[in-house]
Amino acid sequence: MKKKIALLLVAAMTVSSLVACGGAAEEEAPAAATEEVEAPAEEEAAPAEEEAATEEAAPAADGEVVTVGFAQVGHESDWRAANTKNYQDTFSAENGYELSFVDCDNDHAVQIETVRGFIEQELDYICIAPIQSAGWDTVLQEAQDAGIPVLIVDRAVDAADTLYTTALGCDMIAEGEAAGNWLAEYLDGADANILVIEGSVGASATLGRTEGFNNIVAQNSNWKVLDSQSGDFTQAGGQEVMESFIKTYGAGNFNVVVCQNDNEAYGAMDAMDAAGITYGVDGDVQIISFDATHDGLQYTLDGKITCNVECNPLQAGFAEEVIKKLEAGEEVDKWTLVEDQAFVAPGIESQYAVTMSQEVLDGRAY
Ligand code: GZL
Ligand code: ZN
Repeated sequence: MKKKIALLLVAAMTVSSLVACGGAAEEEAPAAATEEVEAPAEEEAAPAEEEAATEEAAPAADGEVVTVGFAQVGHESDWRAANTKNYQDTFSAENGYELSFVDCDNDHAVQIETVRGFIEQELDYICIAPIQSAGWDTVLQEAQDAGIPVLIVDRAVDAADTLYTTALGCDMIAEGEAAGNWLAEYLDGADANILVIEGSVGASATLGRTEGFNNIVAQNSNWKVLDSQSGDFTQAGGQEVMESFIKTYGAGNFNVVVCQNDNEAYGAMDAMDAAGITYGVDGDVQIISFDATHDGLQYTLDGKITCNVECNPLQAGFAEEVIKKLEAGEEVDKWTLVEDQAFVAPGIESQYAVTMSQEVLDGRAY
C-alpha cells in the first residue's frame, strides 16, 4: 500500500470549522458522541482539511497503519449520527487505522473538495457517503488515476461502477416499496390521500424511497399523492413542510403522511400536534417513517408512528471487510446489500413488517 505519510495531518482548518455544528439533528441526536469536524463554510474555496491526527495510530496486523478517508454526508439525522459513530468505532487507532473523518455538512461542493484533499494526502482508501447521486465522475476518475480504491457507502452515485472499487448500502427502492406494500395491506382497499415529506434533494435515499413508494401508488387507483416536498432529512425541515401542508390542504383532507426519515417524522408530529391533528394507530393520520432508529421505533412501539422501515446505519463493518480483502490482495464484490426490515405498531399483524414490542426495541443494536 501507499507509502505511509507522516501521521500528523496538519489541519488548515478555520477555527469555526472545528466547532461541532449545532445541526438540527444534533439537539435531538442520542448521546453518541461524535467529534464533529465541520467542513469550512461554502464560500471558502479551500477543501475541508482533516483535523490533526496527533496520536500515533497502533500498527495494523502487518505493522502498517491503514489510512482511510471518510467524506460523510453531514449530521442531519439520528441515523447519520449512528452511522458516523460506527465508522469512528470501527476505523480506530487500536484497530490499526488512521481515520480522516470529515462532516461535509450536506454540501456537495465541499464533499467533492474533501475527496480531492484525501487524494492529495495519498490516503490508502477513500469512503464516500454521497450527499447527492449526481456529479461524481470527475473526482472518482481522479481517485482512480491516483490508484486509491474508493468505497461508495450508504448512498449511491450516478457514475459507471468502473469508476469505484465497490458500493454498499441499503436498497432504497425496496424500502419505498415495503412502505407502500404495507400501506396497501393496512388500508385493505380504503382510499388514501397522501402527503410525502421527502429526504434531501438528489440523494439516492430520497430518489429510491420515492420511486419505490410510487411504484405501489401506481397499483392503487384510489390513492392520491397530494404533495411531495423535501424536508432535507431534518426535524426542522419535517416540521416546516408539514406546517405548509396543513395550511395548503387543511386537516381532515389527508390520512397518510410519509416521512422519508425519523427526524422528519418528529417534526411532522410537532406540526400536527400544534394544529390539533391526531395521528397514529388511534389517530386520523397514519405516519410512515424510515430509518427505524431507536427513538423512531419507540414512537412506533407507542403507536404514534404506524409503520417504520429500517435502513441499518451500522455499515462500517462491511466497509472494513472490503478493505481487509483489498489489503490481502483479494477480489471484492462490486456491491454489498445491507439488509433491512420494516416494523409496525403493536396490534398490527403484517406480512411485510415485524410487530413492535418492548422486547424487539430492547434487542436493537442502535
Ligand atoms: C439512508 C441514509 C439517509 C437516512 C437519513 O441510507 O442515507 O440519510 O434515511 C439520513 O436519516 O439523513
Ligand atoms: Zn452544520
